[in-house]
Amino acid sequence: MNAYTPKTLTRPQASAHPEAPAHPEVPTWPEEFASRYRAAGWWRGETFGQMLRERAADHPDRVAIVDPAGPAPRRWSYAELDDRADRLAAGLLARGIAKGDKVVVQLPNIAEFFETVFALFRIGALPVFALPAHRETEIRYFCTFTEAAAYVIPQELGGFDYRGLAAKLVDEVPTLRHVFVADGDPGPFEALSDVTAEPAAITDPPAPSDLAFLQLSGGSTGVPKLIPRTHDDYLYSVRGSNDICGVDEDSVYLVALPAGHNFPLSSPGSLGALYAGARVVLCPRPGPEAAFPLIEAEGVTLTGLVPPLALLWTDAAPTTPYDLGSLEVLLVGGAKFSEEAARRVKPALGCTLQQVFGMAEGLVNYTRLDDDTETIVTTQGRPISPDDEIRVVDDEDNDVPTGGTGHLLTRGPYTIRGYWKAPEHNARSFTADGFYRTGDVVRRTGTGHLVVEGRAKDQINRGGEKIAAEEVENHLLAHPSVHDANVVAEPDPYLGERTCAYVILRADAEPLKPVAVKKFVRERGLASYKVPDRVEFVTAFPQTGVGKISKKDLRAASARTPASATPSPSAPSSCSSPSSPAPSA
Ligand code: AMP
Ligand code: DBH
Repeated sequence: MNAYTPKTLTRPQASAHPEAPAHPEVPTWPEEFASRYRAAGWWRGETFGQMLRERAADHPDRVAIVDPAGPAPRRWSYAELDDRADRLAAGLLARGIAKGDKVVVQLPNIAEFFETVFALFRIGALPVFALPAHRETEIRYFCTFTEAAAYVIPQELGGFDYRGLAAKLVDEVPTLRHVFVADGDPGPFEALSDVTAEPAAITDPPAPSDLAFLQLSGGSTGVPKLIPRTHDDYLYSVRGSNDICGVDEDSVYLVALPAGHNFPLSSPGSLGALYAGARVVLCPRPGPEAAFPLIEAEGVTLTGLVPPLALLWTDAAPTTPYDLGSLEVLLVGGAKFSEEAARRVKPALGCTLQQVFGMAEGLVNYTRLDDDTETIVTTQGRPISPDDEIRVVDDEDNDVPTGGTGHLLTRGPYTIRGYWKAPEHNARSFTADGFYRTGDVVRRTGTGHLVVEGRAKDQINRGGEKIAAEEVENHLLAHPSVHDANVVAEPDPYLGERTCAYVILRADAEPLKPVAVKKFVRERGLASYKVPDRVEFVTAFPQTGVGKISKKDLRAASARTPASATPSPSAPSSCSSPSSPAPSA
C-alpha cells in the first residue's frame, strides 16, 4: 500500500522566514539542521489547517470521522469536518481567541475533539492536550503555566463533572476567559456548538515552522513538562508513520486510546488517517466490548493499544462473536510488550503486530510490516527517519558498541530541542549539541532495531500510563503526618509495573492506614492512575554508599513482597473507566 499523495501541496511559508523562531521561549532546531530537513523533503511546508482543506477539496464526501457514541451515531465527511472547523475557528476569533493563545483541550473520544483541534490549528491557537483522566492539580498547572485563554471540556465523564472543575479554575486563573462545553448541558458556560460564525479568510494563518500545539510529557520530575511541536515536524512524523504502517486512503483507524495522547494522535493515529484521506472511528472505551463491534461494523484496518489492553484483546478474540477479519495491523506500544504476549497477537487476532516505541518528545520507532517474526516479537522497532540520530551511551556519555546496552539519546527532524519554557530541565534533558536524553535504557541490534531494556528516569510506567515518582512524592510530603516518602515501581503481571509508596511517618504522628494515604492523594485532585497502588510504612529508607536513598534497594524490596500480601491494584484506567484510558502523559 502506498501513502496517499495529495494532489496539491502548498509549500509557501516554510522558507519565507526560516531563521526567525516564532516562539522565542522554545529552543528550536539550528538553521543548519532546519535547512537540511527541508532539503531532504522531511519538512514540506504544510500546516494541519491546509492539510484538512486539501483533503476536503480532493474528496469532500468521503467519511472522515465516525463517532458512534450518543443518541445518533455521527459520520462527518471531510467537507463537513472542514466546514465545522472553519465555523468554529471564526467563532473563536470572534471571542478574541487568537494566534498564539493556548487552549487546554480535555475531551474524550468524540467528534468534537477533531473539530476543536482543527479550528485551533487554523487560527494558530495552540491546543494543550490534557487527558480525560487529569484532575484539578494537573489542569490548574496547565492553565496557569500556559496562561491558557480557554478550556474545552465535556459535561461529564465516568461520574466526574468537568464543569465544577472549570468553575473553580475560571475563578483562579486570570487569563482563563472562556470555557466551552463540547457535549451535554453547558451549565454556566458556553456550548461549543454555539461558538460559531460565518467563516472568513484567516488573515494571519500559522506558518509551517510555527508551533501547532503543546503535548504533555510523562516526565520524571515534580511537574509535567510541555512539549512544543511544530506543524512541519509533526506532519513529517505522521507522514513517515503512514508509509511505515501502510496507511492509505482505504485505511480505517480506530482511536481506542485517549485521542489527545501522542500515540493514537500520530503513530500513525487519527492524524495519520486524516492525512491519508482515510477514516477515523472513535471508540468510547478501549476494551473489547466496545471495540470489537466497531471493528466489524466499520471494517477497521488498524489501531494502537498499550500492552495491558493488547492482552485483553488477545484473550477475548478467540471467543468473540464479532468478525475481526478487517484488522490488518495492531500497533502496541507505550510500555514494553513482553515477547510471550507479542507472540499471541497474530494467532489470536489474525493481524500483523507492529511494535511501536515512541515518545511525545519526538522519536518514534516501529517494527516494519515485513520484518521477520522474531524481530517483530523481540524488538521495539527502528526509527522512522534516516535522519533520526541514535546514540546509545554509558553513564559518561561515551558511545557503547552495537549490541551493548546504554542510555538512549536522540536528535532528529521531529524530536524537540527543548521543553516549553523550561531552561533548567532543558539543561539536564538535552546535551549541548541538542540530543534528547530519553531516560530509556536500550540495546541496538545489528539491524538498527532497538530493544528497550529498562529505564533510568525516575518514572513508573503503569501499563503505558507514565507517573513521575517525584510528583507523587511531593503530594505525599504534603500530608501533615508524613516525614518522608519514596515512590517506586513494583512488578505487576498485568500492568508491567504498578506503584508502591514507601512512607516514613513523623515521630509524633498518629498511626495512619494506607487507605487514608491514598485518599489524601486522591483528594489533592490528582489523576487517579497516580494514586499509589500500595502504601508501605517504614522507619528508614535503604541508603547507598554515600548516604543517598537507594531507590534500587526499595524496588528490590518491593519486588520481594509476595503478591498475595498486597491488595491487587486497580486495573489501568485504560481498562476500567470510560473517562481515563491509558496511556497517559
Ligand atoms: P512520554 O515521554 O510521556 O511520551 O512517554 C514515552 C516513554 O514511554 C518512552 O520514553 C518509554 O519510556 C515509554 N515507551 C513508549 N513505548 C514503549 C515501548 N514500546 N516499550 C517500552 N517503553 C515504551
Ligand atoms: O508512550 C508514548 O508516549 C508513545 C508510545 C507509542 C508515543 O508517544 C508514541 C507511540 O508516539
